Amino acid sequence: MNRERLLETLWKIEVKNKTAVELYQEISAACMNEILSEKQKIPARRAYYFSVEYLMGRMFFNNLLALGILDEAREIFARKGFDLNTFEDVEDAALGNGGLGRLAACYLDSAANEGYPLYGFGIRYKYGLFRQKFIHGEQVEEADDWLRTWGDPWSVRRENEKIEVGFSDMVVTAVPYDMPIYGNSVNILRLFQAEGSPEAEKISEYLYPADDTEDGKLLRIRQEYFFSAAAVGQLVRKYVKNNGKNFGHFPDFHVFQLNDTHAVFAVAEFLRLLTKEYHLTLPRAVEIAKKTFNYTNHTILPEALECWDVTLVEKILPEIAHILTRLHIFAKREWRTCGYQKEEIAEMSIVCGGKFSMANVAVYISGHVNGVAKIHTKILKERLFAAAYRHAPEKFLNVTNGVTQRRWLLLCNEELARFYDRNLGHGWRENFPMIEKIDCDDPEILEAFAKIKETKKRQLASYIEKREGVKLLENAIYIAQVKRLHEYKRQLMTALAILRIYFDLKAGRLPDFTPTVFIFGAKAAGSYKRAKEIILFLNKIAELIASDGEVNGKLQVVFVQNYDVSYAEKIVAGSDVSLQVSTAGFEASGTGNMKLMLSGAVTVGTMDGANIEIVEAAGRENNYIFGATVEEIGELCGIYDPVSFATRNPRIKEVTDTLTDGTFEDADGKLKDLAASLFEETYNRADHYYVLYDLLPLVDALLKVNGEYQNRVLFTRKQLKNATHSAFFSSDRAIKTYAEKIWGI
Ligand code: 26V
Repeated sequence: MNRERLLETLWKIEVKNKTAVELYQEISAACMNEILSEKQKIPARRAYYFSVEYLMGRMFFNNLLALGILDEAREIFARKGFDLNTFEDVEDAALGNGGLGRLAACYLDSAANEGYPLYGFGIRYKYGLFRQKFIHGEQVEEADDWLRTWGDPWSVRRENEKIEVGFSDMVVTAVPYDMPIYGNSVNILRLFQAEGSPEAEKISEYLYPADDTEDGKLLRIRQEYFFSAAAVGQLVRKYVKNNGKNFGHFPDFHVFQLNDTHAVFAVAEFLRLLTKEYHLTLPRAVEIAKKTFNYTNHTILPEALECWDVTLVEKILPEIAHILTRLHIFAKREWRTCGYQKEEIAEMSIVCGGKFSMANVAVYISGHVNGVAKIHTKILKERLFAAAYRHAPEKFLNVTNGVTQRRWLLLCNEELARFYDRNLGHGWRENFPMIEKIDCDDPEILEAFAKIKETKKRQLASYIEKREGVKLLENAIYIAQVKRLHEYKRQLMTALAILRIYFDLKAGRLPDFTPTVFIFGAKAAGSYKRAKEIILFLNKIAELIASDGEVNGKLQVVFVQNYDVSYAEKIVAGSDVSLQVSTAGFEASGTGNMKLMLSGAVTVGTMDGANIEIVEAAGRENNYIFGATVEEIGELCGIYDPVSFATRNPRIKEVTDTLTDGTFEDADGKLKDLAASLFEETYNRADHYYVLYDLLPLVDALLKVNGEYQNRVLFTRKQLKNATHSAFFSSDRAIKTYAEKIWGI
């Protein structure tokens, strides 16, 4: 990369009479020219990441930072009278839903930065994750036409690298769009767009189309096969062109990482190609596949573990159904020969109950299977994949997630980055664990850090005011719960805890209460009714409190609209406290917890996912752990009765009553349904996620924070301890582990 040349090109860009969009395109194009002109040695062996989600967020600032020209570019255009911050209006590339997709983006960033050849494959959705608005407190979804205004100057359409993907009823053209990922190596994220006919185009139209109907399921299967087959097809053909048909060396050049089960059709397509087109025997093809594929599990929720009806797959992909069925028989024979128990074979079976278990395919074929936090991996070994683990323990390993400090510190909290520069020199930018050297007991350092937090809070407040029209309380504690909306994440429990505090405040039981703002951000999947009801409930609580003169100077709730990567960048930097309150055993890892930690938020959380490792790193005494552990939850199973539990606890009952007693207007029974989720058996047992069980411990933890916050030195020290012990949660560390322990690149 020729930095001087690029800066010169930027200098020459004329600003006058151009729209922001034109300038955005022009500046981006100049950078892309430099990036694409990079000559590089591409190592023979590469890793390929298969994911249906990539939550890249805004690429502009990230790429300019990676190119090392962000500050100069700002300066150059400022002199020309144009503020680059205008591009904060550029839509996020939101081709993902949550942590899984953002993790993929962080890993691409870290791999490029660490110089590992990691290439991503995915789908170029026409519409990203929906845009969210609230109307009368209810979530309304709008299509996210992310390409409409600003276009996509960071990708290149590769017309001559198209590939056809066949279904029984149509042939679809997969057109690659390559997005270079710039760092110490220049890697590529290749997203396929489906073309050929209106029917074909539907395949890459929406992310996660609802799969509650047969058509919906078929579309999901098409999506998953579409990009997996396009990727595998290209790699296999290229291999044959360069190396001939001796597939014995294929794993020397390729290692595949399946990001959850969404790309498991890649396994089937690989076997199909090798057996049908290149005439290998199935055992030989399986042998090669076993050396090529690896699988990361990201959830243990049964409803999220994909199983596809054999008949549905047969309908549109008969050869794929056939090869998976053969694989099923083949694996069973192998297990029997090795003396596996009948029950074990049933548990590991590829076909079960007329469905293909995509996770079981992945576990069988993968050389390595990993979880994403210590406790999650333990659960995989002991519960979800116990039989497979017993017979092949060497296959299983943990790689705790990480997040890129370039986006989640350098970009979103420049002030903190400069604080590290001042105290450590610039070395920490290349050697992140150095931040641990900061002296958390030095009063001057503590004061400087506290000032930065104040600045970031003010910036957040003014951003929220601009976006939501809500003025946040000043001199208040900012507590954030930002993540997908899901029952297991227990935003409902936080809502009830807030009501508890509200009632206690009104009754004068909390005379020394420090003003507190709860900030929520979350999208609920379009078809997930209960998640939407929780949003509504929180918005009603926000309204109730805001309109109550007795408390609205002390307590505030704001649920921001359209929470996305760019919003997250503001919230993680400007929050004091990070709420991570999932039911123990349910959050595989969490990565928002890490992003908030990087900016020094303390965690109020359960012993779940990566929270455990976070408090191990930053000190339990510097965080606020509460609630039932995995073991306790296990013991409660079958005994816990939320109805009698609440009846025995008036402090619980008083708040749950608000769901049904008319405190809130509820003509259509949405809040009543939330009460039902707690007290009655619905699609889950009553209070399946132990919301009521952990409610009062959460209130206590929040009140403890509230009290301790008043000791500014003590609390700032806790925050700084968190910030400076966050280096382990860098995705640079995580990607190194993948590279060394799984990929061998
Ligand atoms: C996704 C969905 C989407 C539609 C509504 C229902 C539902 C339920 C579960 C899921 C989970 C999909 C997998 C996933 O995103 N897992 C997340 O992966 C992160 C990265 O490893 C991890 O930090 C989070 O704990 C985990 O939930």
